[in-house]
Amino acid sequence: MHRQHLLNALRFYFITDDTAPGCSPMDQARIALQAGATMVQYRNKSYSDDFLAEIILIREICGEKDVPFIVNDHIRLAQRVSADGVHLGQDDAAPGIARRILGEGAIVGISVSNPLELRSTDLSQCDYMGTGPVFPTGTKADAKAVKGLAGLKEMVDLSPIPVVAIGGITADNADACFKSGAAGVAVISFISRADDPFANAVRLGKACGVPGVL
Ligand code: 3NM
Repeated sequence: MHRQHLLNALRFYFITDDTAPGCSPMDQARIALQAGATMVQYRNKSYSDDFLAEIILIREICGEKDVPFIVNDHIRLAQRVSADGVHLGQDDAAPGIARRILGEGAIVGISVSNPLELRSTDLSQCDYMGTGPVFPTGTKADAKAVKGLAGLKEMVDLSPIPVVAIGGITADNADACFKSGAAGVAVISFISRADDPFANAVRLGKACGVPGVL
């Protein structure tokens, strides 16, 4: 993917929440896209093929808006639903495997929490890294230590590829992440668990400086 195209896509990165009480992943994705989300990741830690219809529908609404659609963890699932790419954790298959399976044009992202992990990760096959948690989060049970804006900036300075800030991101702290050098912000609960998901998504879209509500 062309670098500027990728940087634009990383800016407002929404990740679906399979356990949000009031809003399904499909509705979350629809709302985020309406508010200008530039990338959508399907994340479901208890994925089974019962969710295949859901993932295909989300893939389709992203396609309609020309917004890249990424699958969390599962390279073969990403391939099966013709996703634009995959997001890998440190415990998933190596980025080179994803690249070989999904091809040169695919987006391969990886979670890298700290400088130690950064040194041991093959970034040559990755298009971006997600780093966090920048702020406290209740969404990821096994999140690492909160790194704050200084920790985010340290990762940006060390990273040869664009960095997306994740963990506790809101419309009020997104700008500080951009000022610390993040190419984008990745968000779950600020939208998925909001009293008014659309209102929060619009606020976040404004903080990300993406084109207005469609
Ligand atoms: N990864 P919320 S933090 C999925 O630190 C995820 O790598 C993290 O959810 C990391 O926007 C996180 O609700 C959860 O805080 C982000």
